[in-house]
Parts: sequence; C-alpha cells; structure tokens
Amino acid sequence: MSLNDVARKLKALDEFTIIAHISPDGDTIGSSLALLSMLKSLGKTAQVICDGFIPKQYHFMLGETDIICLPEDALRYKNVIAVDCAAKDRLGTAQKHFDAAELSMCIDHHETNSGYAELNYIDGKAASTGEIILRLADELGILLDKEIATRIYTAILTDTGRFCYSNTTPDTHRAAARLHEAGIDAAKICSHIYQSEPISKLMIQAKALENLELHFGGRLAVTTITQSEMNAVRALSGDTDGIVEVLRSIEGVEVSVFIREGKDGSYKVSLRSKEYVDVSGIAKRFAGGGHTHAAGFTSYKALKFTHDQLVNLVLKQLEDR
Ligand SMILES: [Mn+2]
Repeated sequence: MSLNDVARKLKALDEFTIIAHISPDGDTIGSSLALLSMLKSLGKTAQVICDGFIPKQYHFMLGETDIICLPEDALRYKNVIAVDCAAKDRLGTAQKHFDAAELSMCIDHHETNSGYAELNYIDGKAASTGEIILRLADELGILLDKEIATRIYTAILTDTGRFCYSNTTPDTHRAAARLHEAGIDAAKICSHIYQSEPISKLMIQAKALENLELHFGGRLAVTTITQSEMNAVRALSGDTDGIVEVLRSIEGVEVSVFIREGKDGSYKVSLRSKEYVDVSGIAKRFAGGGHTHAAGFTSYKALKFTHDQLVNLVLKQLEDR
C-alpha cells in the first residue's frame, strides 16, 4: 500500500500499539517515538512497546512513560504498527500484541522484510525508517515540532552512521535539513549519542580488538566476545554496539563479523561490508537478514561451526571478485 493509504488508516482508526524491535537501536526508538507523538497530536490513543531495554544514550528523547519495555505490562489496543522490524521474530515478546490485534501494520526499510503484517509499507531505498516517518508526517499534515524532529533526526543519524553509509541519499540530507529548520539541537543530539559512552563499552571494545582475527589478506575481520568476557568488565548487552563497525573501519577490511555469545548459549552474529560484498545474502543462509552492507542472524550451533561456516562463505564472496 502507499504511504497515503497508511496515513488514511491512521486517521480513520484509533488505539495504536507501536512496536519497536528487540535490541532496540536509534532508528527503531526514534521512529517509534516520533510516530507516537504524531498520533497523539492527532488526538489518538497510542503506546510504544519494546521487548528490551532502551540504551542509555537514547534516554534523552524519552518522556517519562514513552516506552513500555515489558510488553506484558502494556494495554491491549486494537491496532498494532511494527516499526523498523525486518522480520516478525524481531518483535520478541511483543509478538503477542501483534497477533492479537484487529489490524496489524508494518512500516520498515529493510529489503528483506517479507511483509508479515496485514498492511505493509516497506521502502528498501530509505536509509532509515525515520525518513519514512518524516514523509508520513507530511502525508498526515503534521507540523514538525522540536520533539518530533529530534526523534526523527536521531533515527536518521544513527542508521546512516552519521551520514557516512552508502544508504545516505540527497533525500536523507533534505530530510535532515528540514529537521534542522524545525529547531533541533543537532550538536546536543550527537553529544548524547556519541560522546556519552560508558567506560564498560570501551573496555569490551578493547577486548574485542584483542580477540581480533584477520583473514584473506586482511579483507575479513572477525572477533568474538563470550559471556564471561562481558561479565569481566561488567558490560551490558548494548555495550557491544559499534564493535562490528570498528572492525570494518580498519584499512583494507571489506567484511567485518562480530560474534557475541548470548546468555542462553546462542550466538548473535553481526555482519558489515564496506563496498562490494552483500552481507544480507550471507545472513540469509543462516535464517537472518538485513541490508547489503549491514546484516545479522542468531546461531544456535557451536561457535566453531558457525565461525568456520561464515569464514568460508565470506571467502567465496571475496573470491568472486
Ligand atoms: Mn533501521
């Protein structure tokens, strides 16, 4: 359906549960919160739920009860909107609300999204879901205030790696310009997100670099972090965010892989590429997904097995060049 259809649905209906994805990032949090403000400004009843805690660097844009992190505590509203959730399992325990809703919608920018909701608006060309939310605000005729603009800007800023990634387009910059004009404090937003790192995050990054392996003449960088290494520096799960990008930033690296042991013995694998390798294709082989340059999956196999399989798959991609 078109974005205009989405806008008409939102106007016609009431009672919305907005769902942000598990391991929430700046895009899902910012986009969900902006959508919440927009629906409220239309006089609608709405809530945001998320199966996961909101990383500290995003707390600055939270109102007191703006996100319910325990979906079981949330009210049952008629309609649900999954925001930035590439697949249904990204809803986590919020899936219960999704399944029980009268109408389910999904707004997303992941090309691998299968369209699991009843109504789907998926634009794989958008650099962030935040950009789509801004266009939706226009469709709804909503005037951008500082709060909405700050939330959308955070979504765009984080999903484009501060406008560095190849998904950044003229539209991205035009969107950012409009958000500036709506009165955001861009320097302050950046300082909240990028200059307020907990020391445990830097400690776990140091550990990740210590464990670094380089393969294929330095074109593949792989590192692993175990639960006991997390515990040793008292790292929280959000503290490993950014490690895979740090590995990619190394000169000559085309693909970076970060494998983290979960509390249940599973492994969360993040993949990044710089130029020519499509890591979403690799992630799909492990039942994951994502974008060309950023993807991921969860593995329940032994670490060595997952690691070796991955290295072989990346090798094939590098050989094809
Ligand atoms: Mn996103």
